[in-house]
Amino acid sequence: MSILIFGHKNPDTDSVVSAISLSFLKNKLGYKSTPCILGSLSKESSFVLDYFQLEAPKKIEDVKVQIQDLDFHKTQGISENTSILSAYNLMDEEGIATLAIVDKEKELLGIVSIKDIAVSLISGDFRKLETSMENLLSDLDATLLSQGLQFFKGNVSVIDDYYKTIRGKLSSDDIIIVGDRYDIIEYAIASKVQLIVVTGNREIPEKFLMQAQEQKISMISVPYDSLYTTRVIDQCNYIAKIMRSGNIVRFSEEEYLEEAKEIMSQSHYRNYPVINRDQKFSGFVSRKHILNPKRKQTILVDHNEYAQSAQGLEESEILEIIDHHKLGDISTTMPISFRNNPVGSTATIIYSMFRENQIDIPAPVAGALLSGILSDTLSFRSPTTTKEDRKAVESLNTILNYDLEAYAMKMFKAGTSLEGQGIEEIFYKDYKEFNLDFHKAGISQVFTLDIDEVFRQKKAFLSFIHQTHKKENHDITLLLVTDIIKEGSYILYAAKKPSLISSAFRIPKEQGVFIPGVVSRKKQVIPKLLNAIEIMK
Ligand SMILES: [Mn+2]
Repeated sequence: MSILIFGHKNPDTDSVVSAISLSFLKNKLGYKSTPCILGSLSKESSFVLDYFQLEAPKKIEDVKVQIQDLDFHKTQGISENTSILSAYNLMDEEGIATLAIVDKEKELLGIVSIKDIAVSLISGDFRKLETSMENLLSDLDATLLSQGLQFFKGNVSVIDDYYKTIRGKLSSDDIIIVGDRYDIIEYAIASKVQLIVVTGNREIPEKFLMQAQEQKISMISVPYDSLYTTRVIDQCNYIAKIMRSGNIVRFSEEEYLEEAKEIMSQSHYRNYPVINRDQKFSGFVSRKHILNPKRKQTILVDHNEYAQSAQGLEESEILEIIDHHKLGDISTTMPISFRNNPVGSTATIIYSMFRENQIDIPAPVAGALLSGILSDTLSFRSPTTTKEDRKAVESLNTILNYDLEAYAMKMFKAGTSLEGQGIEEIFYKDYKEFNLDFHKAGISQVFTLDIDEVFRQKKAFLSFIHQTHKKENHDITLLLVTDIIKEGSYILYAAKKPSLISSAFRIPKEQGVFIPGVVSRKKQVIPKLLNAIEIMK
């Protein structure tokens, strides 16, 4: 089973590239791992993966134990035309008590257990036979004497009467078992029975064989006497005749163990068929398989808290955690490798792991790691930036030789692009209403580096803001366009008293002015507005 490596929910670039590059490293070190993602790729992460032509991590919802994680009995089904006897022999050889009957597409038609076979042989209708020539030849060790029908469905009888007694009693519904009684054989041929089974490997005169062939009547010779033949011929019936096909309790491979256990506890079967993703039969699961379930193996990167992690994490076997956040609440029953360094990004730690293990970093992985570091440290602007982050980027860039600032800007721009979004959509992305000392205010904040895109539509934005302002009867309606790299916001607004805005932020009474240092609506914009309102009273 492959180890699942993933970052936190609402994945950011550091989470994504850490999962990808750590998986690469682990696989180089001889493990089998798969990079995963909880949720969707952000615009920024998509940009990075496209840029370095890296495959997106596998999307997973949870890491709960599923039927597919269990060591259940993988087996193929048998065709519905298999005989009961060969089904039984197969069970005997494989030491199993249940078989699945499948169609040509391997879809489940029914199941049959040893018990079903026993019941059918004791209380089934042994006078009826439905089977193929192929089954009869193999199950009765028979020799073909005359070829007529290939498939039979009729009434079986052993003819031990005087020939005159059966006059008028044989028809094309009949399958007869008979010894070397030529008068009966001749009469059976004339009556166009479906099949004549000659017991004891008796020699049949050429004349009757010719007659049978002419009339296209099937005739076989078996080495057994009538008693044995009669017993075995019942077991030549198609297995489909006795299989159970309705109300079969079955599990899909994706089914959670927890739910399967519940269902098993409410039913009494020994074996439950398992169906794969393509609706094909894949094997049987029984109670013994769920006693010691194989758990999914996981490695967490860029987080160490249950709330940020995959659902069912406690059902998985956590092998390792690599993170740069404060300690969270995850606990394990076994000692694990836990690496938590106070650096700017998880990618920085993973870079060190490549070095420690002396594994070469190919250019796309170097690009991914570098992007993770630049993203988490806002290209070294964040106060969380450390010397290690800078050193890692410097070293990674010897592989890539990029203009780092230009690349970071491209990445941030792609990540905060507003392309394809309408004015209303952008305005209401992160919009909140406030009551500021009896002043009704609506404040929208959008983070982007695509300032040009906003300013190209400045008129349209302003007219939307004015409309909203009027419609909602606001005192103040603001749109803050925040540039995290320049660390400030551009402001577009409508206000009953425009001087309130210019005095609050100490800016000229124009639209689209940049206010340096103002990035937080809660901690900066609201207090400044309140302050101005107070002064202007
Ligand atoms: Mn991070």
